[in-house]
Amino acid sequence: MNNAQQTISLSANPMNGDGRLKIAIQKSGRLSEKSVNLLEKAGISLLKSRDQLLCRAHNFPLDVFLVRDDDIPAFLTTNVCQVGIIGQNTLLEKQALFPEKYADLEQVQNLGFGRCRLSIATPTGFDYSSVETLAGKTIATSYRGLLAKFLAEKNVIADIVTMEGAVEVAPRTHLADAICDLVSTGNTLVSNGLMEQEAILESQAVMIKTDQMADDLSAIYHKLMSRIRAVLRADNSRYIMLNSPIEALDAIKAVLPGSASPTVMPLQGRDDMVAVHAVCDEEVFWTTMEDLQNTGASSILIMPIEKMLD
Ligand code: PRT
Ligand code: ZN
Repeated sequence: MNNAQQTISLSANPMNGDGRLKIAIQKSGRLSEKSVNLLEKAGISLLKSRDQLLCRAHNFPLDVFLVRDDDIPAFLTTNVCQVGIIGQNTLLEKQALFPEKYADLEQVQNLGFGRCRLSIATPTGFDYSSVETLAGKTIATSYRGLLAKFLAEKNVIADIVTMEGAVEVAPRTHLADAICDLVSTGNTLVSNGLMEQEAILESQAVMIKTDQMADDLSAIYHKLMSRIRAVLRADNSRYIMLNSPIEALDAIKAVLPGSASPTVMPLQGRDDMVAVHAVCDEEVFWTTMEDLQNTGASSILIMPIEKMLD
C-alpha cells in the first residue's frame, strides 16, 4: 500500500467525509476495463493499484472502489460510495428482489457499453409459441427477481430454479425445461443447443447514484457527470468536412446525419463551391458517405472527436 492509499478514509458517512467523491466499479469482469477507460477519458488519472479495493485519482477528488458488480448497490445504500457503474440487469434484479432496500438508487446515465439482453431460451425442439408455453414448466436462471416479475405480468405460473452459474447446461441435465440468462452474441446458447425466444430486458452499463449526497460531494458529482457526458457525446459524434456545390447545399445538409447547423465557408478561387464542416451526433456509415457523394459532395472527410464541451 502506498502513501496515497493510506490516506483514504473508509468512513461510511459522507457527511463526515474527506471531501472526495467515492465511486464503485467492477473490479474484474466484463465492465471493469471500460469503466476505468471512461474515467480516464474524462481526464481522471488513477493510481494503478488494481489488485486493491481502492484506487485514488490524483488529479480529481475521486476515490474508486474496485468490487464485485453484485456488491455495488450495497456500497451505495450504505453510503460508502455515492456513485457506481453497473449493468442495468444487476441493478434491476436487486431492485426486483429487495425493492425497499434499493429503490432509491437512481440510474443517471446510460454508458453505451456492456450491452446484453436477459432472454428466455429453450432447447431446440421445444415447441415455443409464446411465454404462455412456459406455464407449468421449470425455468433455470440467476435472475429470479426479474423473471418472476415478467412471468407475473404475463400471468404465467412456472417454477423458477435459481442457479449462480452455468445456467445454459440446465436443460441438458434435466434440471429445467428452459432458461433465462444474459445473451450478447448468442454463441453460448447455440453451442448448448438452445434457441433464444424472448428478451425480457435490454441492458447496458449505467451510472447510478445515491440520493444521499452532501453538498460538497454533489458539486464534484456534477463536474464528473459533465465530463462523462462530454466523453460519451464525443465518442458518439464525428466531425465531417466536405466540399459542396452551392446549388446542392440544401440537399447535402438534409443527408448529414444528426447535424442541425453546419458551418459553411467559401472555397478560395471557387464561386460555385463551398466547404461544409459539421459535427454529427451519430455514427457515419459508408452508405451515408455514398449518399453525400451522390448528392454532389466531394473530398469527404470523417474524423473522430477527442473532446467536446458545450
Ligand atoms: O465477479 P463479478 O461478480 O464482479 O462479475 P460477474 O461474473 O457477475 O459478471 P461479468 O463480468 O460476467 O458481467 C458483468 C456484466 O456484464 C453483466 O452483469 C452484464 O451487465 C454485462 N454483460 C454483457 C454480460 C454479457 N454481456 C454476457 N454475455 N454478462 C454476462 N454475459 C454472459 C452470459 O451470462 C452468458 O454466460 O456471457 C454468456 C453469453 O454470451 P454470448 O456472447 O455467448 O451470448
Ligand atoms: Zn457478479
